[in-house]
Amino acid sequence: MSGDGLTIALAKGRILDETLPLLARAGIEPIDDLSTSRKLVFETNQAHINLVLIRSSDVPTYVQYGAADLGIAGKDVLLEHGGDGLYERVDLKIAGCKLMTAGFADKALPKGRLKVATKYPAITRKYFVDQGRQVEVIKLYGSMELAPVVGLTDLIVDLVDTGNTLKANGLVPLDHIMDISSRLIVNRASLKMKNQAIKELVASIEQAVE
Ligand code: PRT
Ligand code: MG
Repeated sequence: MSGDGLTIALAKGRILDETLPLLARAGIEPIDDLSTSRKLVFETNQAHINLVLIRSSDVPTYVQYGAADLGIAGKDVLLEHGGDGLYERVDLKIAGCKLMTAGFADKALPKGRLKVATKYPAITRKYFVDQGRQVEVIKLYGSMELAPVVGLTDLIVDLVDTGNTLKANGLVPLDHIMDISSRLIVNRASLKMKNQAIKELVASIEQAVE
């Protein structure tokens, strides 16, 4: 955004619950209540810092194009989006989970091409290619667990926390692809043009993580 102000893009949903206490520890508090307001742009107690509240998967796009100077999103979302125009600066160690393959415990997988349902086609393709496995990736937007149950795919690739969602659908976690947590990202041009303000903000957020 223009001027000397900083705009931070925050993801609605589960990451927000852990982001707000972290920002508060870094000295940044929205003036209005984010959970009850229908606004999308929020002023904070720091006159030069605004927050915008958007969908998790839109956070990297806002930061990439400089519509927000900084953003907070899951590593899953960042990897799937790709890193053009942005830097990952801080592992916030919040909203932790694992990206895993999952399927039926007692069912042999086909020898040839595997069918895999996921919200993360880019990560999934890379993972199976690296394993030397042929894969047909089917992109879904939600309820991945249903895909093997109804015979749409052999496996899913999804985030797992407690494992309860898989269990409730008769599935088990299989291979661990990577650990996931939320990250603070910065627009490349902002980092140059607003270096001092961003350096201070990153430092106070790093301190709040400790
Ligand atoms: O719906 P929209 O696209 O707007 O956003 P979203 O659904 O991606 O947002 P939201 O609020 O679900 O938050 C997503 C971010 O939180 C992810 O990008 C992760 O970085 C992080 N996160 C951490 C998780 C989980 N843990 C998690 N367990 N996101 C989703 N889950 C889901 C998982 O997909 C599965 O359906 O929870 C279920 C599994 O949980 P357990 O505990 O049953 O294993
Ligand atoms: Mg969701």
